[in-house]
This record gives sequence, C-alpha cells and structure tokens, in this order.
Amino acid sequence: MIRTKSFLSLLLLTALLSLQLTTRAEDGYRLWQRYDQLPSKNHLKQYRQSLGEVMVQGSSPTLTVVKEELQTALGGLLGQPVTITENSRKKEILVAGTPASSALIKGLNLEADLQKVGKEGYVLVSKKAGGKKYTVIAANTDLGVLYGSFHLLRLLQTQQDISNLQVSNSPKVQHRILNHWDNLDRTVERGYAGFSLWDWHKLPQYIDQRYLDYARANASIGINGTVLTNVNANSLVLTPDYLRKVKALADTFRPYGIRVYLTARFSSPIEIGKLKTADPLNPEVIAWWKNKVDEIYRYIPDFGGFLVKANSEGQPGPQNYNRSHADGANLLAQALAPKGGIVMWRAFVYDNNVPEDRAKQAYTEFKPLDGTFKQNVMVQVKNGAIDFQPREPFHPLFGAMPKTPLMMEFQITQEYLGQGTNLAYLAPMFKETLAADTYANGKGSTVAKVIDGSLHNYSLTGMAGVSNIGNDRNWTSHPFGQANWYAFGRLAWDHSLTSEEIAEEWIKMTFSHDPGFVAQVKNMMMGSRETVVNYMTPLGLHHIMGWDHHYGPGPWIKDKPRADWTSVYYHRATEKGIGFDRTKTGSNALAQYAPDIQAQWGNPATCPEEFLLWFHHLPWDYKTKSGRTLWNELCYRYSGGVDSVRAMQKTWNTQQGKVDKERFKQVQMLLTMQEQDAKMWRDACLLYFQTFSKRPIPQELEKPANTLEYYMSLDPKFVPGI
Ligand code: GCW
Repeated sequence: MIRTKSFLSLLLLTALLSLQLTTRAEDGYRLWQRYDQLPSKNHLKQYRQSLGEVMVQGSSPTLTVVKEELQTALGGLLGQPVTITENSRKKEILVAGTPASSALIKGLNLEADLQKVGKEGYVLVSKKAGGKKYTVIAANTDLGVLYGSFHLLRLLQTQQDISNLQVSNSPKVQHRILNHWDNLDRTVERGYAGFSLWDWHKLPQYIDQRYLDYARANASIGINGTVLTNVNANSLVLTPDYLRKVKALADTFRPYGIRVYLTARFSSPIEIGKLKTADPLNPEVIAWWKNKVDEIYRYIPDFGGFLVKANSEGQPGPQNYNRSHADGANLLAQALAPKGGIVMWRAFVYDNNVPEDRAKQAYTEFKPLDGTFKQNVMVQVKNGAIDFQPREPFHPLFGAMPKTPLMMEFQITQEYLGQGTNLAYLAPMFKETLAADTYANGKGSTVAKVIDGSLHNYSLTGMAGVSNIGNDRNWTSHPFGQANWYAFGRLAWDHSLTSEEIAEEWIKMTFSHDPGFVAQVKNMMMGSRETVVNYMTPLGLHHIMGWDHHYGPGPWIKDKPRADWTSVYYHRATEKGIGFDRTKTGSNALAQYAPDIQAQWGNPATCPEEFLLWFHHLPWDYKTKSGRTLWNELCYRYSGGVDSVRAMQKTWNTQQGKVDKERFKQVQMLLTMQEQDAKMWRDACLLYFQTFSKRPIPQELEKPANTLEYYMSLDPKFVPGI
C-alpha cells in the first residue's frame, strides 16, 4: 500500500516536472532559432528518416559551427539525438561540405551548380548515388555551407517538404551589415532594448555567450558584417586598448562569416594622434591613417573597414579644412585599399547654415562628386532624404550616382516608428523603397537594382541596417522587433523576397505553426507600418515628433537653435493650408528626381496621396481622392490609425492560448501602450492643426480626450535612446 502510494507520488512528481519543463518561461532569447520539436507527425517522419545522421567531412572553425548548429537544431526539431559523423553506413543521410573538404561532395558532380553560386552561395539537393539517398548541402566555401545549413534548417522550421530539393541560392548584395549606434559607455543612441551588447569593460578576456548567439542569429539570416560603434564616433576605439577588445569580438565572429568594422572619427589624428590638423591632404595626416590602419590589421587581419559620418550634426569632417567629402573618403580608402578594406561614407549631411531645403542638401553635396571616389568607397545613403521617417519617398541620390557604388541605409531601430513599444513590421517599408522606380535608365530602374549593382554595374554593393538590438533578454524590447532584424537580413540577402513570405517564416519559427495564428498574426504585421503612418504622419507629413527624444507627437516644436530640427519647418501649417511645397513654386527638391517622376509627383492630382504634403502645400479644403476635404481626410487618417491599433489588439487577444503566456502578455501590454500612444498622436496633432484649419473634427469621429495645452505640457523624462 505504502509502496503504491510512493510510486504514485513519484509518477505525479515526474509528470509535474515534465509539465514544468514544457511550460518553462519563454523569454524570447532564442529568437527565430528555437529548435523545439516540430508538431507535424508526417514531417517529423520524413525528416527523421532522411536526416537522422549527418556527415560532415573536413574541419575548420566554420565547419565546427556547422556541426554544432546542425546537431543542436536537428536534435531539437526532430526530437531525437542526431549523430554527426565523417562516414556513415546509413542509407539516407544529410551531407554537408565543399568539394575541397569532402570527398563525398566532390564525387557528387555538383561543379556546374556550384559555379553559379559564388563564394557565399550554396546548393541544397536531393541526390541518389551508390544505392544511397543524400540530402546535400554543398558550397564553394565553408561559409557557404553554413548559410546552406541555415537554409535547410529554415525549411524544417517551417515544415517544408524536403524530399526533392533543388535549391540554388546566393546573395544579391555583397555587404550585408548591421550598424550599431553603440557608445563606449554602453548607451545606445536610438536604442530601445537596453544597453549595448558590447561589454567593453570585460573585453577582451570575457566572451559573453551573447556574442556567439548574436553571431549565430546574424549568420542564419546572411548578415556578414557589423559596425560595432556609433557613427557619432569616439576616437578612443582606435587606440590599442580598445583594438584588443575589438580583436576579441572579431575572433569570436569570424567563424560565422561576420567581419568587424569601426566608425572612424575624422578628427582622430588630432585627438589620439597628437597632430595639429586632420586635413585629409596633409602628408602627416595621410601617414597617420596609413599607420593606424596597418596597426588595426595587425590585430584583425580581416578587418572590414570604416563607416564615417562627417560634417553632419556636429561631427568633424573634411569640410572643416575646405576639402570635399571625396577628399575625406579617399584619404581613408587609400589607407585601407592594400588590406582589402572598404569605406562606407555616409551621405546623411545637412547644414543649418545652408539656406537650402534640408531634403535637397545631400544630393547637392554628393551628386557633383560622382566618379571622384576611390574604388573601395561606397556612399551610404538613407532610404529617404530627411531622416528615417515613417514614410519618405526614396532618396533622390539613388539613380543619380552611376559611377559611385551607393549602399542602402535602413533604420531597423524604430526611432520614429514608436521606438521600443509600438508594433511596426518594417519589411513593407524596406520593400517600398527598394521597389521605387528611379527612372535613371528608363522605366524599371528600381532602387533595388541600384543597390544590387545591376543598374550601374557597381563593383561594390551593400545594404546596412541600423540595429535595434540591445542587452534586453529578448534582444529587441518588443517581441515583434525581432521580426525587423530578421526581415532586414533576409532582404539584404535577397530583396526579391516578399514581406508576406518573410513574416510567415518568422512567425512559424518564432511563435507557432498553428495556421490560424500564422494567418492572423501575419495580417496584423502586414498592416502595422501603415497603421503607424496613419496615426503619426499621414498624407506625407513628416518630422513632427517630440523634441530630441523623438517619442510621441510634437507638431508645435519651433524656435529651436536649428530651424531644420523643428516641426514647423516641415509641416508649414497656416490658416490657408498645410504641407511643404517642394515643387517649382517652392524649394523645387522635386527637380532632383527624374523627369517622369517630376511630372507625376509635381501635380497634386497625380502625386501619390501618401506623399501629398511632402511635395505640396495645399488648402484645407483641397479635395482628396476620397472626396473629403484635406482637413477631413487628415482627421479620418489619424482616427483610422487608432482604430487599426484597436483591431490589432482584438486580433492578438483572440490568440490567447496559442502562444506561451509570457510573450502573449508582453505583446498585449505593449499593444495597450500603443493604443494610448496612437490616441495621443491623433489628439495632439488634430488639436494642433485645428488651430490653423479652424474646422471641426467630423461629428462621427471620436473626440480628443484632452486639450491641446495638456498634450503640449507633456514632457517625458529619461526616454531611452538619446
Ligand atoms: O536621425 C538622426 C538621429 C541621430 C543620428 C542621426 C544619424 C547617430 O536622431 O541620433 O545620429 O540621425 O543618422 O547620424
């Protein structure tokens, strides 16, 4: 009797323990690399049969990563231990390697396929040979094998049929880089997910597990470079003490194919080199940079190069010495060239003392320099001409620099799209810019073709994303922020992927395979960026956010030290109307675009409505496409934005029980915050613009909850990311 009882309690205990294990707190740390056992029995059967044993011949740090990743991932996904071996007797096996590392791969005659995929590409094929059935991951380099392994894992994680694989894949751009705006004191400019990942104080001795998981996550989406430091740069990072720390990170990331880059403060020769000048044409300065670069390569033989913000927002640069941006970029390029390094010189320049529309200044500055940059320079251009607004027309420099490789700079961190608290899936925004037609060489000259080099035959190509990652346990603060990191990497690799495909992959890998959940959450993600545009800056409005911290509305911002940092500079609302006239009758920024675009956007009747107030100043009673007056349409858009957030809340609430309760609750709480934020944007902006329009908010729409004075009095302190 007693025995039975203790047996029963043992059973109960075991049951409880396993329950606890399966329902352990989900903290989001594992990102899209969760590797829990797959739910579909049919798929499991297929995968277990064909992937039960993995053959990887050869050895290198990257192949070690391949073996470890496949072992952990397959073990988890298949729910059974997986053997990694150099030789296998099994009839069906997974084999991974290069013709150089693996005799088996060499014998499978894949040369023709491999020739097409270059250094980083790979093929995934199902092959029968010698009475065996192979699932093959083959590449020309070990890194290609790693990328191929992640592709195969993605197929499993999304439960695809792998019985007849015929995949051939390679990246469309060469440099796929995260830009960290991380300071040496670990604060992150425009970072909303805690502090910097880089624990400079403990480096180089202490290698945080995070660094490895960061590298795994990046490699899984094809990112192959990381700029560790803020573009508002500190020259200290170029001193030996810090270079030793940078070396430790570079050594950690190397097996994952990730190269390290640094930001170079233009005045470094003065600050850490004790020179009197940083003039790019001065022989001592030239020698200083050459020596500095040589020194860096002694620590980091595959150092990637420099990212530079110069003569912008107070950063020093060549113009301090009456030299051009090309003089500055070429100085560094010359030092880096013998080592194979590159310069990414930012085009984000504008000067308060220049009386020209800020939107025009980068083009005015850089266009005349086309063709004057050294071969290892890329000019890095933000997607739009102002500054990562929720919506901007594509930057007019795209298509205008046929002789200078232009690199795309997207912002993954949501500085202007609700920061760490609002859900905004950014793939549709990235795609919108990439799909835009520059008409540079006639119709079909998309920004994507500029960036991937196909339009102008660029020899260097690249895409950068300003990171949204910090040391928050789940990396990105908002659980859905992970999707933007993921989407950036996937699009940098292949800009032809659709936002829907990327969302669907990400949801399945991150949350659940439940078809209802996938469909509903995908739907919610797909509309989320437009929702943010509607409750923040509809109809082409821009740069009307809160002062300095940029969180929340601030259309009333004026009288600041710089006119181009105020809101009134951009919306130009008066009793007569609203919007920035960038046509011939105004700043004529439109003239920086191709004639076809000028013709279309220059006329309010044919200008896409989403850019209406970007290019036109229009009367409050202007008739919009809906038939409503401009004022009423503005009211409808702002209100629609709030309604859409409420719809997202509804959708999410119906998903309770379909995801772990931790992340369910987090998203639920964040959506509550987002609804409040959206209402605040709607109410503050409509009340403020109403002081000019002097028209009522349409009867049928929800009324503002507070007065304009109330919204103007809000002054949140210690908003992160400043
Ligand atoms: O949008 C502005 C940000 C600055 C940033 C700058 C830039 C790093 O508000 O914080 O500085 O852009 O891109 O250089």
